[in-house]
Amino acid sequence: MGIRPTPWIWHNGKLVPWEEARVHVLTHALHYGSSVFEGIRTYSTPRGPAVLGLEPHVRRLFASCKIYRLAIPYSPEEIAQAILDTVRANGLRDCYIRPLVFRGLGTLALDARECPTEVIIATVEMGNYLGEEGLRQGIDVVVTSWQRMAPNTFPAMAKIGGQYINSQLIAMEAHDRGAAEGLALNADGYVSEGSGENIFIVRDGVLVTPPLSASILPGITRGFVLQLARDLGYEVREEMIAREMLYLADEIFLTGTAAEITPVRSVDGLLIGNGERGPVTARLQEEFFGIVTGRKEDRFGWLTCVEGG
Ligand code: PPE
Repeated sequence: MGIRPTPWIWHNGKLVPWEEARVHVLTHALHYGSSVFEGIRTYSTPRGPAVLGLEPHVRRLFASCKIYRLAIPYSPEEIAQAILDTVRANGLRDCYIRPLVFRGLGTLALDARECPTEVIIATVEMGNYLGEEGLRQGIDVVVTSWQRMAPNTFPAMAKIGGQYINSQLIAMEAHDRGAAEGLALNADGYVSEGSGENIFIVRDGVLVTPPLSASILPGITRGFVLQLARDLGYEVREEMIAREMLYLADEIFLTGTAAEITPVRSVDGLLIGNGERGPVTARLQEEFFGIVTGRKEDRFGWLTCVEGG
C-alpha cells in the first residue's frame, strides 16, 4: 500500500491540506500504540463511488474506543458524515479510508486519559491488496510461529493500533518464508486469523470460520460473507478449527476490507483441494463483487453512495 498524497485529510473536525495534517513527536500514540482505527473501502458503481459497510465500520470504531476507554469527541453520525465528506473532497473512486482516533500530546503516563483525543480521516487509492492474480488463483500462506493474543491480555475484539505489532510480526515472518500472508493460531493452538484477514474453510460444502472466542477481530467482511453464504443456502458454522483441518479443507479463503475475498491455494506448502480457487469461493466472490460494484442489487443494504441518493 504505497501512499500517494491526496488533497485533503480530515483532522479534528475539518478538512486540512495533506501537508498540514501533522502531530507532535511526543504524541502519546506514537510511543505506546494508543490509537483505534478502521479500514473502509469505496467501490466505483454506476451511481458513483459507494462506501462499503459505513455503518458497521463506524460502530466498530466506537466499540474499540469504548473498550480502550478512549473518549471520542464526535457522534457516530458526525464521523460517518466526515468519512463521506473526505472521500468526496478527494474525488477518489476506488479508495481505502483510514479513520484513526488517538491519544495526542499531553502526558507520557500510561493512564493517559488526560491526553486530548485526536481524530483523522485519510483516504488512499487502493487496488487489490493481495494482487489481482491472488483473487483468481489463490495465494500461498503459512501458519507462523507467532500466535494471536491470549484472552484477557489484549482485547482482540478492538481494532487498536498497538495490537498490530503482532500482525506485523506475522506478516514479516510469512514474507520471509516466501508466503504471501501469514496465519496465526490462538493461545490454545486453534486457528485464529490472518495478519489482516479472517479465515473460512469449506469442507463437503459446509463453510466453517473461527468464532469470536478464537481471538479474532470481528471482521465486517466476515459478517458480509456469513450473511451472503446463508442467503445462498450454504450451511455455515462458527467453530474452532484445528491446524490440520486447514490441510484437509476443500477450499480456504481469507476475508477483509483490504483482502476482500481471497482464495488460499496452499497452507504450509500443502495444496488445498487441487490448488486452485474452488467453486464455493468463486460463487461468493461473484456475488460479493457483483454487489459492491453495483452490478447486482444491494439486497442487504451494504453500500452508502458518496454523492447521496
Ligand atoms: N483480522 C484482522 C487482524 C484485521 O486487521 C482485519 C482487517 C480483519 C481481520 C478483517 O476485518 P474487516 O476488514 O472488517 O473485514 N484488516 C485491515 C487492515 C489490513 C492491513 O494489513 O492493512 C483491513 O483489511 O482494512
